[in-house]
Amino acid sequence: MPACLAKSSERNHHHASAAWLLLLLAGVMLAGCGKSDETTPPLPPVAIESGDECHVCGMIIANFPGPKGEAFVRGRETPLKFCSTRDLFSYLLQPDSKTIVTQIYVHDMSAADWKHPVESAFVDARSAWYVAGVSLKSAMGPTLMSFKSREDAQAFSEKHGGRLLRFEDITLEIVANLGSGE
Ligand code: ZN
Ligand code: CU1
Repeated sequence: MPACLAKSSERNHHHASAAWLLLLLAGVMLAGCGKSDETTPPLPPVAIESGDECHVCGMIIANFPGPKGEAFVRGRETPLKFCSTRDLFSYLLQPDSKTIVTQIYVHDMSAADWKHPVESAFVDARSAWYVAGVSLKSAMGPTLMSFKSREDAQAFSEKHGGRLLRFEDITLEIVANLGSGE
C-alpha cells in the first residue's frame, strides 16, 4: 500500500473525499434514526415488580421461582420482562425479535435466590453460561439455568446434570425440548 500512496497524491485526494462524503452520509442517516438507539450506552437492568407479567405467557413473573429475563427493544425505555429464561429465549429466537432487541439480561443463579432472584443478580445474557437439561422446575417447567461464570455453571451441572451452553448455542429446538410447562 505505501507504493500506492506514493503514486498519485491527486487520486488519493479523491479517495479521501469520497470516504469523507460516505462518513457524512452515514452520520446523517444515523441521526435520522433517532437518539435512543446505537449511540446510547447499555441500559441497566431493572427490578421485576410484583405485578409484572411475562411478555410471552402473561404469567405474573414474581409468583414463580427460577431465573428470569429482560430484553430492551428499540423504541421502548423499559425492558420486556420474562417469567423464565425459557420464555425469554422463545421470544429472542423469533426472527422479528433479533432485529429490535438491544440489551438482554438473565439472572446469575450463583448470586440469586432460586425463589426470588433480584435485580442485582442480573447479568448480560449474551456473555452468560447456561445449563440445559436440568429437572428443577421454574415458571414454565424445566428451564435454562443461567450463570455469569463458567465455573459456576460447570459446578451446577456436575451436581444437577445437564449440559453447558453459550448464548449462541441456544436454538428454538433446544428450548422446545426442555420439557413441557406444567
Ligand atoms: Zn412466561
Ligand atoms: Cu408462564
